[in-house]
Amino acid sequence: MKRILVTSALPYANGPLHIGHVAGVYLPADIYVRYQKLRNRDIIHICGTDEHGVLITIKAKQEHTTPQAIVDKYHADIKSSFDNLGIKFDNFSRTSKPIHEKNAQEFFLDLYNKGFITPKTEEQLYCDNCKQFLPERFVEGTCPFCGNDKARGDQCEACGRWLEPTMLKEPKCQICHNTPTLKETNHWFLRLDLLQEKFKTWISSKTDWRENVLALSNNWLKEGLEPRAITRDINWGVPVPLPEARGKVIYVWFEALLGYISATKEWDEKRWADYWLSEDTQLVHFLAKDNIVFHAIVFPCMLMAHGDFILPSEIPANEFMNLEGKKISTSRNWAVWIPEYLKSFDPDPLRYVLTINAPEKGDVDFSWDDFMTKNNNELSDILGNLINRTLGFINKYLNNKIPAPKDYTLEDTELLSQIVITKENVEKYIEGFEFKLALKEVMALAKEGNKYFDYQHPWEHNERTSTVIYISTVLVCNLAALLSPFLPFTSDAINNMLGFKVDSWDNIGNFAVPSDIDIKEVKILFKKLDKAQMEKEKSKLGKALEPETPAVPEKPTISYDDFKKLDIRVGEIKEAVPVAKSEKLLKLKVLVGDKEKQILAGIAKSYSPESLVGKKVIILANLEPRKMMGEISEGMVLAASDANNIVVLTPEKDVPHGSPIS
Ligand code: B3M
Ligand code: ZN
Repeated sequence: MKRILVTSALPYANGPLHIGHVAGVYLPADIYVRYQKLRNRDIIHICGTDEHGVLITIKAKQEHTTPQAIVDKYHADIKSSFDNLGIKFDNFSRTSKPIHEKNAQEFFLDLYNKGFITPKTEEQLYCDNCKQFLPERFVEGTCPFCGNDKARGDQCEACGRWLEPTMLKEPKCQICHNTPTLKETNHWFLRLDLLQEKFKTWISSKTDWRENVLALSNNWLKEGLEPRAITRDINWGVPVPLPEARGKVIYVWFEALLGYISATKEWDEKRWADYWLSEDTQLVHFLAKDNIVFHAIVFPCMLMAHGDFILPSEIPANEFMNLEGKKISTSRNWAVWIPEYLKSFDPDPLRYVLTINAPEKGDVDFSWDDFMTKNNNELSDILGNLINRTLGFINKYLNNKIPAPKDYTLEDTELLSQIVITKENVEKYIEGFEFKLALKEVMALAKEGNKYFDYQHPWEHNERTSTVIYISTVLVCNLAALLSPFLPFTSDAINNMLGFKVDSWDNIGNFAVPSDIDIKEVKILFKKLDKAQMEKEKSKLGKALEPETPAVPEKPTISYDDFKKLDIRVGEIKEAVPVAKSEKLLKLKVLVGDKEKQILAGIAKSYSPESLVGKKVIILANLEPRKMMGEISEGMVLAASDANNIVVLTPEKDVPHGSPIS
């Protein structure tokens, strides 16, 4: 293969990064890319935030803001977490960018014109209360395959199947918990069925892929690939590029997968084609098991239907990381959030623990006690100790100068040859996506180094001392090179103390370490952690998240009689239009019993006029009329607001307009 194209599953921009994301997807990808770059291979790492889909709109509702504000906030938050963990990309883009909308629409039309996307009218779940269709995450219910009662409308996390909302048993609207009805609507379908044979031939050639990927893919094949709806009746997403589909968006998964291509085009508008359209590119998708179906079946089918693109060569899908014996849950705040972690701890201990305990072959568990044990007994007592005693010896007894060696003994040459063996094993494991075993090899070498140091006891300051310290320094600088894909911050710190580094991956074990040069003062690489710190971290788990909206100070107390003067009623918005020259105001025609009122409402930044028509709202009906921007306003629409958004109040169940509120 001439070049490697690595993608990491695009994190949803609806919340911070947590350790499950990092262990499952981004850390293994970063180790792999760092290693390949150290071997001077032509490789790029493409990722970005996944910014559409109902998850974002639900989060926006929860935080009383707009979807754009949500994705802006969490794109920046996630990107800074990656930077602070040393997880690097050649391009970290976002699917709300115009380049992605254009790319996704062009791809959609290409498949549509080739007959791989066709329209069909079908019944979809509709909430009469919320007056909207309920695509994927707007509905939850029982999975028809495995009985999981928290299955989402697009996927069951328990058994990994891609579901349709209408497949769920006892579905419930996730906004108002109403039981939805079925309502006809037009959608466009990706005709996976037309690709069944071609896909079957292709996937059957992937005999060396991980068991979890092949099992899910072959399961699906046995059930037969079905046409799947890839348009949605929501307004946050990439608009469907067909005039007859106005008001609909492309299903988030279909367009997010194309985000990999958009982000590569954005990276380099010419060279992108060398990676995506050329057979001598190895395409590697890093993801966790809940994304297997979309990367091992849907995306290859999309690419096959298009015809110009290469198909994935490797999908090293990881399993899940649990936390303190339970599944990580963002809604229950059962998670170790990366920004929170980085307030108290360094990045490399987390990179170490999430790799040495990676969910490569099965689900694993992260516990704070185990984190402390691995940090203290492995990182600090093995690796840190070897570096500290070797370089500290030079600081203390050799005037900071690396000593020149004398004749080597068998133990010396054995330890040096162990470096080359370790390098070869690390290469074999990384090329095989077995990062846990690769890192264990490096730690085993550090352990050998400590044994050698103990056995040779240089502190006796005899004729062996200079050779033992030189050999130990050779080991230290080669460990820095071997560690650099895994623990980049530690690797850099060791090289800074030495004042030099192994000049290339291929020279590990053969690099001539200069003697007689000054090294810097050795610094402690790994702070020891204690039980109290771990208890403090555990106490945060499951705690209700601090409300992000700043509290608004209460107004002075009023009498009940004061309150009785307010005539608050239900109103139904019949018409909504913008007010000329005003960014905020909408002019509403509101039905209130047998009356119709004109009300000006400052909600234009949070609501499109069309989204308000038919909506039942709460109004103050007896407010004195007043003139604004040349228009009369005969009342007030009641709404909740915070720093960035306004949410109109609506009755929890349907009641006639004009109904009084007391
Ligand atoms: N945004 C990640 C998830 O399901 C999803 C990946 C898209 S990769 C194209 O959490
Ligand atoms: Zn509802």
